[in-house]
Amino acid sequence: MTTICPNRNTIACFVIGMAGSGKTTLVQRMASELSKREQSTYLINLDPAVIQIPYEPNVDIRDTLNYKDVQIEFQLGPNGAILTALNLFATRIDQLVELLESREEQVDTFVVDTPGQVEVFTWSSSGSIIAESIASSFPTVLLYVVDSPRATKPLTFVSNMIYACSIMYRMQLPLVVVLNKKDLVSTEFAQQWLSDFDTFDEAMQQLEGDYSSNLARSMALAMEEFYRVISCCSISAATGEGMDELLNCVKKAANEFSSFRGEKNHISVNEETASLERPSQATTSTTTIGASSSQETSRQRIWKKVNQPAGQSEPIQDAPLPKSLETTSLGEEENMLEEEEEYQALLDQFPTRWHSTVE
Ligand SMILES: Nc1nc2c(ncn2[C@@H]2O[C@H](COP(=O)(O)OP(=O)(O)O)[C@@H](O)[C@H]2O)c(=O)[nH]1
Ligand SMILES: [Mg+2]
Repeated sequence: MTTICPNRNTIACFVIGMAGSGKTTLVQRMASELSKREQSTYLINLDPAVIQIPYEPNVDIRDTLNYKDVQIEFQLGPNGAILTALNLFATRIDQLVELLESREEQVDTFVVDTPGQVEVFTWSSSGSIIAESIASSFPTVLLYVVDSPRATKPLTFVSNMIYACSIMYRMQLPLVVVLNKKDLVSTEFAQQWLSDFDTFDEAMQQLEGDYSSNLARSMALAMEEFYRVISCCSISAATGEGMDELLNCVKKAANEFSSFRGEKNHISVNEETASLERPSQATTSTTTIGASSSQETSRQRIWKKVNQPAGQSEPIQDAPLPKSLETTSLGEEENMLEEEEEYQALLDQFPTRWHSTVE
């Protein structure tokens, strides 16, 4: 899906994260903090199952779709009904985009609240369609909210980051990791884990159970590239602490939006092509952790680190590269075609049955 975003000043923020991480509280906090700075917000609630929200949404999916009706009509469980409601809403996304465009002059930031079912953004089409449509008109940023008190264990933390990573690459939008609930727990541990693999490794070594710690270690290493392109900030949505930093991160990410999108394909193709060239034995046999050879690709470096025994910080021998890292996957265009077909299939499935009453 090719997108050209005109140079618009209004930013769109998608607030995404696990249930209970504080997304809704953050949407409310952003509205009040931006209002203090004399900036106007336009709030969109995309959670069809929420009962009460502490802010007045300008657009509410619940006005368009009754989640209970969807559940009964399609004989679904609660999660299935939420996903289906979002799919149905996505078929009317053009109306929402038109509406947002008509509000552009009066609004500084569109803030989108989403359900805790992150699969809406990880594999279901609706998240992509909604975010992609809005991003085709406005610079768009993803705020991935982390429930910090629940992410203090390395395994929980890294699985949260895997979700964030897969959302960012699927949406191809800049992402800010928001470590929330700073008032309940110090978020220093997460800041350190994100910036320095060794501190994460130390935490992993304290864990019992070889399989899970090795798995988390491998995953954290594979995530290093992701950590480099995201920004991160610690806040308390409840008290408002850290909001200055968050708003700065959002502004910066929105400025990076065009280059992030434009260069994304270019970078991934180059990286994949480079990974075909295996480093020579002479170079790799003296490679030190943390001081990588310029001939190595990041993926090869990570693979070697994963193969290194825990705690080792000396030079290591070249580890054999698995086949999967030796082959390229230049299937971007195919994926785009598939996405368009998926979108069309979705539209065909629900032709005119649901009439949006957006606004
Ligand atoms: N102490 C504290 N509680 C918070 C914070 N942010 C959210 N909460 C609480 O966490 C719970 C879930 O928040 P909510 O915004 O509904 O999460 P959502 O499911 O991600 O939308 C609520 O009880 C909030 O009051 C925070 O920064 N600090
Ligand atoms: Mg919520």
